[in-house]
Formats: sequence, C-alpha cells, structure tokens
Amino acid sequence: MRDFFNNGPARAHKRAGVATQPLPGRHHHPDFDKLNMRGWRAAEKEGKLPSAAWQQERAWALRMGLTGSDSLEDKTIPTFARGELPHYAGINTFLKAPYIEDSTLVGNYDAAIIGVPFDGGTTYRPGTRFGPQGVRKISALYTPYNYEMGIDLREQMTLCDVGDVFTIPANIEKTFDQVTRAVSHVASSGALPIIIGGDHSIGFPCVRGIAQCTSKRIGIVHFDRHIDIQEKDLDERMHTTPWFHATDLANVPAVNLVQVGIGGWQVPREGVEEARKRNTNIFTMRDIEEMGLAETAARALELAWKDADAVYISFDIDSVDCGFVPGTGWPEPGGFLPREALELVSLVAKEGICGLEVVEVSPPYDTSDITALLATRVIVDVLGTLVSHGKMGAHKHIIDKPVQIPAGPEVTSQGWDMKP
Ligand SMILES: [Mn+2]
Repeated sequence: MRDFFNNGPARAHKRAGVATQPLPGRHHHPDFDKLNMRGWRAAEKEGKLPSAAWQQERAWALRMGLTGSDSLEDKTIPTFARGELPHYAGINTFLKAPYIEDSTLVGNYDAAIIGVPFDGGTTYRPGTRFGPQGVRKISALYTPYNYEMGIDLREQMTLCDVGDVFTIPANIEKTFDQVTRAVSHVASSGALPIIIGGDHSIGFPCVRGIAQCTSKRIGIVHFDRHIDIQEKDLDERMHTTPWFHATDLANVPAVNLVQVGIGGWQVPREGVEEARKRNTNIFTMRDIEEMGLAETAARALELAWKDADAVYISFDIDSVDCGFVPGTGWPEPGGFLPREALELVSLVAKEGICGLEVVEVSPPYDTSDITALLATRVIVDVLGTLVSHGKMGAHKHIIDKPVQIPAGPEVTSQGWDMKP
C-alpha cells in the first residue's frame, strides 16, 4: 500500500497537498471554517465556565489534607491527597464525588451514585459483584469537565456517592428488597438515582424502587443485546428476567419498554415470546443501522414517553460489541461501537430521565479496565447531557409518594474511635 504520509515520487510529481493557487474565498473569510468547527466553539465555551467549585475543592483539600511542602511551587497541593488530584491516588468514590456516609443526607445532591454489588442473578460468567468497585476505580481517571459538551459537572450540578447497597449474596429476593429500598430512598430524597451494577437482575428492583415513589407512568429505554423479559430462568428470577417483573408493575407498562440493540444468538425464545405477548418495542442493530442514530433516538423517545411521565434508562454494557467490553457476563459480537452507544444514550437522556442503571460490568473478566471505563463514560455522558439540556432535577415532580426509610437510633461513636 502506498504511504500517503510520505512524499513519495507520485506525490512529489503531482505536488499533492500543495495548492498552487489559494481556493477562491480564502482571503475573504480566513477564519470562517475554524470558527464554525465544533472544536473551536467548544474551546470558546470553556472560557465561559465558572471555576468556583474547583477552587472550593482545592481550599477544602488544604483544610482536610494540610498544606503541602515548602518546596512545592503550587500552593494548592496538600500533604494528604484529597479531592480530584492526583488521579492515581485517594480513596475512590465515583468521580471522587463526596461519599455520603450518612445516607439521610443524600437529598442535598442533584444526583447520587448507588453501587449494587450483586451477581446472584448471573447465568454464565459471574463477577459483577465487583462492578461498582471497578467502575469507581477507573472513574478516577476522569475530570468533571467535558471539552466537546463545554460543561463542567462540578460547577454545574451536585453529585454524591452514597456507597453500595448491602446485598445478600445467595438470596436474590432479599437482595431485590434491599435494592428497591435503597433506590426508593434516593428517589424520594429528590436526588437522581444513578445505579452501578451488578448483573441485570437488578433492573427489576431498581425500577420498582422508583415506581413505588410515584403515581406516574414510567417508560424504559433498555440498551442490550439480550431481551431479558422471560418470567424465570433456571427456575428463578435471574438477569434474563428483569423486564417481565418490572412491566408487571402497575405504572410501568410494557408498551413503554423500548429495547435497543437486541440480537444475535443469545436471545432465548422464552423472552421473545413474552416480548411479543406484551407488545414491547424492539430495535435490532440492523434496524438502528438503517434508521441512523438520530432517528432511532427519536422513535425510542416517542415510544418510551407515549403517555408516560418519566423515562428510566437501563444500559447493559454488553449492548456494545464484545470486542470493546470483554469484562461482561454474556459477551456477544455485533453490538454498538462505543461512540454509537454513547451518542444514542445521550440522545435519549436529552429529554430527561428518572434514573439510570449501568449493569453487567464484570471486572474479573475485564482487560485494562476498558469495560469499566466505558461504563463510566455512559454515566458521565448522561450526567453531562442532563446538565447541558437543563434536565437535571426534571424528574423531581413525579415523586408524589415519597417513602420514609427509618434510620437506627442516634449514636455518637463510629466504633473504631471508641476507647477500650
Ligand atoms: Mn445483556
């Protein structure tokens, strides 16, 4: 193959890349193209972003982590690492957002990360109980600023990490109850639940947690290669069954379930039969390819929002081609390219959501954290989209039946600080 990047004889002969005469118009509008490129517009947008929260975080770091050594020129660097920097250090929460140990305070934030470390619904490769840890770990790589969107999450929203749900490893039903309770608490507080799984069985208790806080109707956009809507698998509710049970809830109708990316050789006939019976909406990868992403999103939104008051996004990481997501329970070729998935999930989130789950990340099967990294991107891209479209907090009005989860009695000691 000819090397287009070197001046071989052919190029020298044709003077390729060297215009003998400037194109007409160049002299009249020398900066026309540059100013209209997204890249330049994004760079200009950055200049208008505030940095008050970033300055506040650094002041907080000096208070919490003590001032740094005299030899350091940058006086914002503390002795003990606190906050965003350095990205390789620190006790990780998602995006180094504050850990809300007192879960009664979760309502002080626009959105809350909830880990659901559970793989008891897995029917092939396990390991998603380490999903929240894996995603939090690699999320430290990110800054809260996105160049192309021209937004800075730290400046434009409040985010906390409320930690993990206490799941019960060998009991899926007790785990479901715990997950529903946790999600209903966060949803009732007004914070937007952002759930890191866990296998896909948690889709049912997560949706149930939101659905029980509202009399309104909820639609679901479900990204997956798998249809996940049979009643039981291996004699139990498993990660192949969440949408059967979620769409049995009175205010979560199956006609508002939109399943995108479904296909391949891992879709069980029991699930297909149920989807047909319940009249869900299914787009295969070929459908999406033929419609294009914008049209796919438009139709998905139309169906999910039809007579509904809110939409929940369930993102199975295996909806992406398995070449990009080795760390998952049921890898399947032929899914989305990462940038297609990110584009589509953002297009869906533009209209606002009442919750997001990203499931099926299995760090023990992952390579170089790439599966967990993509899961992180889905979350930050959705948060960024909500911020840039003014939809952060838009779900709050549907919470008309908030639940009250009782806390234990007041205590003054954490335990480790008690003198023997
Ligand atoms: Mn799946």
